[in-house]
Amino acid sequence: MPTRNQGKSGAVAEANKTGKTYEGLSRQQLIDAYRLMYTSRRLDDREILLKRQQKIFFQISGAGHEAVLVAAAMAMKPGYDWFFPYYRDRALCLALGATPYEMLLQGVGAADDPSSGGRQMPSHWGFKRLNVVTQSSCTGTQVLHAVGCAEVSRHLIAHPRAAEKVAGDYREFKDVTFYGDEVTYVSVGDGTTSEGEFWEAMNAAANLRLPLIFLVEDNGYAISVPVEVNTAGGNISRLVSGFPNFHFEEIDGTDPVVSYAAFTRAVAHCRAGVGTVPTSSGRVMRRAILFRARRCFSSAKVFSTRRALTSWRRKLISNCRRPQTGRSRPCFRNPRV
Ligand SMILES: Cc1ncc(C[n+]2csc(CCOP(=O)(O)OP(=O)(O)O)c2C)c(N)n1
Ligand SMILES: [Mg+2]
Repeated sequence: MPTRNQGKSGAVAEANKTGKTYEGLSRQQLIDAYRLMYTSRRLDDREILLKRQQKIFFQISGAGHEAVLVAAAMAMKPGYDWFFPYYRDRALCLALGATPYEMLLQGVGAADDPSSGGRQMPSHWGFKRLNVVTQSSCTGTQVLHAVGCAEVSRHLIAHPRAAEKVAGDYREFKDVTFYGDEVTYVSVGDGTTSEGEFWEAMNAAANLRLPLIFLVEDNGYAISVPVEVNTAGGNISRLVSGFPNFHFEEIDGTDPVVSYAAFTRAVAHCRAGVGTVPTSSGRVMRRAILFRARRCFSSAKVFSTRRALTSWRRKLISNCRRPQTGRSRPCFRNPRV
């Protein structure tokens, strides 16, 4: 499996040798990106199988989200930049350098799981060496943590004495180094943008002009609630576009090359210095793939009896009726759970 990509400068150097590039990515890097996406999908498939065998008890699939996440990782630096992912970001973590073995350790809740020693639920990513910060199961909490990280990274560089520890100081800085031009990444789903934390974070990031990239992975649903029902106007990009000091892009997150180009611009914009706040928002999944993901975002308990399973299926179908036609959305018409 390819581990860490070469970043943009590596891509440019390699492209100079081979000629053709794809938004700065060489042919080899495209193959590496595909392999990472494929590895992510295969891990999801394998975990789904393990869940059916009752060897793991929860599975959250990142199917359909892989392209934009691999691209994001390729444009950023693990162990230097900071990452506040959410549960669908398996491909991001793989592309940053997490291994399938580490992910499976978390899947089974092993004591050797590097994310939390088996204390967190699966897909709650945390890798200290990569600066991937573990997150709460409450959706959206990570955005304010990311704001704090982006703020402190610049603050401590500007005010080095603030980081000094004096006797009685309760703070613990555990081997954390800031360099002054690091970028913070945070991701959320479309449904999570309806939460207060998201808007607090947007406001703070705009006000403070923080070097923070928001990625909204819009897969069209928050569990069974369609984005048109959850988000006013059905498109978060339109709602956030009025915030000052932001660089916005709405991209097709299933296209790794387009996603890489957008992330490269966003990262460059951030690294250029304080006063830049890029935001990237992409619709990431196609309907066909969406269903696979949804089916797997559930605990083993839900699947443990046929009754629970069928009632859950009914709930999905009725929640997804279109108000005007009364028809279900195609991907939920006949869910095979
Ligand atoms: C604060 C909070 N409310 C509700 C939930 C239950 N919950 C888990 S995932 C989810 C849907 C999130 O949808 P979205 O943000 O679109 O992300 P997706 O799963 O579609 O990628 C909900 C409501 C939760 N974990 N935390
Ligand atoms: Mg969603």
